[in-house]
Amino acid sequence: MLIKSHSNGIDSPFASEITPREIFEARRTFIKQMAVGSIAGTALFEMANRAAFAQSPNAQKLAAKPNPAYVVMDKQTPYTDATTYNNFYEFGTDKSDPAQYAGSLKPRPWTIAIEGEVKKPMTLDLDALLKLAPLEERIYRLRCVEGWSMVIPWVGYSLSALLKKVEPTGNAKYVEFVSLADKKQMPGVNSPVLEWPYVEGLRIDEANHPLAMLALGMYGEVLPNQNGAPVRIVLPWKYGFKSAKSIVKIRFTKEQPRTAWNVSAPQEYGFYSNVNPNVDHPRWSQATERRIGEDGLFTRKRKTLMFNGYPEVAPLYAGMDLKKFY
Ligand SMILES: Nc1nc2c(c(=O)[nH]1)N[C@H]1C(S)=C(S)[C@@H](COP(=O)(O)O)O[C@H]1N2
Ligand SMILES: [Mo]
Repeated sequence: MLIKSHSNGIDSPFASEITPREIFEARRTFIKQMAVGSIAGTALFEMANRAAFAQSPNAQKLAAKPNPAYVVMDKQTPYTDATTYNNFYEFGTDKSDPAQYAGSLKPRPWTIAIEGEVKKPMTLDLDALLKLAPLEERIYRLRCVEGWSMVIPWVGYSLSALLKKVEPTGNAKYVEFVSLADKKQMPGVNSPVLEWPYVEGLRIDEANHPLAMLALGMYGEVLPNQNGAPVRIVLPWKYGFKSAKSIVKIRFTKEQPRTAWNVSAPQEYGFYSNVNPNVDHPRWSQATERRIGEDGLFTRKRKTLMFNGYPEVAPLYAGMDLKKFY
């Protein structure tokens, strides 16, 4: 593997030493060898597949152990698509705005303040976050409420590891995630498209579900600014907007948090926002989705799966009317 390990999980950049041509050739050889049966196993194929992505030449590498329990077999979204087609309203509302303007975000130094209903409130810097639990790579689907989806290899660990560290009190029923809102770094914050800061929230048992991830990287590197550097949430069974980016505060509460999208359009965006093909958005169907990177004139849309294809979260909602709690 190209990724070496350091005590803090960070590695020096060296992807720039490899030309895209070499990567392409290597991948072709891999695929040929796969075809004649001289190399077996999805792991090797995955490696070749990943090497084919042009990553950011100067980004810090993040060594992470693939977690086979959390790997979807769908083809990964090309890195260029995942980093140029984004929602990050702090940098503008066009899909291309974050890639264009997020260069002004300074992801280091960075801290997350953890407060509210916890026995051990604390402020964690990036080094502390990187060391909090072993970094894993998990390949998750992410589906936006707008009807498109991606498949991204995230680097991070279960959010539950952080909960364990700060010890929520018995009163902690919900968790609130607050993104940075700095007009100097984020031009979109000057515009009232949403109430700033961007806030999202979960019920505590949702936050403790092992699928809920605190992500510090993707594609083997630290998060690009446009994808929510340096730390974000990734909740693969919920619409993308629940996965708050560039988080500066995590607050444990008794009451259900007000969330940015629910405040801006309550009839369209509920607190739960589980991916659900059976509950239409008031203005469009949620039954199908477009996979970014595979669109073509004749590409058929994919069927959206209940909980985005993560049925293991169903027990969290047992007995709830998911049309009412959308
Ligand atoms: N702070 C913040 N977080 C955010 C958003 C945002 O505008 N601001 N957009 C959300 C939406 S709508 C989606 S679909 C995902 C997109 O993540 P991606 O750009 O990494 O694919 O981020 C979510 N997190
Ligand atoms: Mo979204």
